[in-house]
Amino acid sequence: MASTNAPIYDELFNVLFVIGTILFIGMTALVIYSLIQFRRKPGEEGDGLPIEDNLPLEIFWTAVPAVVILFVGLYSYDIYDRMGGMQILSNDMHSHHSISSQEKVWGGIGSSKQESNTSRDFPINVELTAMQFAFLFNYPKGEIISGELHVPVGQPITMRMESKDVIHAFWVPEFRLKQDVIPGQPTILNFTPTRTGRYPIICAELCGPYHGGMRSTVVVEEPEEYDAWFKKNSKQTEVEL
Ligand SMILES: [Cu+2]
Repeated sequence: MASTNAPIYDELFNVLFVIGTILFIGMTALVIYSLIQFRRKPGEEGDGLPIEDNLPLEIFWTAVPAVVILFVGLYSYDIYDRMGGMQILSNDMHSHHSISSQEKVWGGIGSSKQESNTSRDFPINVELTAMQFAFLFNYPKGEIISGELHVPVGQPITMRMESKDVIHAFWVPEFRLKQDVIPGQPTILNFTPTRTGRYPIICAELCGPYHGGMRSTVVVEEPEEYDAWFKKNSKQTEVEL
């Protein structure tokens, strides 16, 4: 769990896992019980009871899955909403010049609950370009282009993503974040890393023969380390952070 998004996502996983476990144990127990209880006894030669239907039982086994699936559906929607996925992002949220006023931007997973309380430029804007078979990260403010994503811990990041060729997907398992990267249709991903370290970035959309090698790394650093990296790689001599 290395982003603010991860606990929300893991909550959904845990609930689904508990439901699945209960169903599995219940059904397995019922099968084992029936195998023992209803087996042919010695001396029993006739056919079984000619049972045709059982309305209460049929209502029961239709209603239980219906309720469970309805709950899972509503709950998943709620989790997706809490992750910011249902938000339609207005363009003025993203001040960078390359986003024109006509451009529709959607899919803002992670965009909820992000507030800044420091003087730094927030959120940190990164532009991701995906292509066969690499991810490129552009930091417009420092004119940096990097093959690795560097981010400071505990600070919100807004990443605008677009593909040059086919559909790719930006996936960071430790962040519990995955979002398609589409040609001609920018998508936005917002996240706040919560733990320093190096985590794999994986393309999660079959995009060609070297799809399996389309990987990168996100480096989550202490803010000072990030600032040092940013200054070192920035093309401008003076960068205001
Ligand atoms: Cu790809």
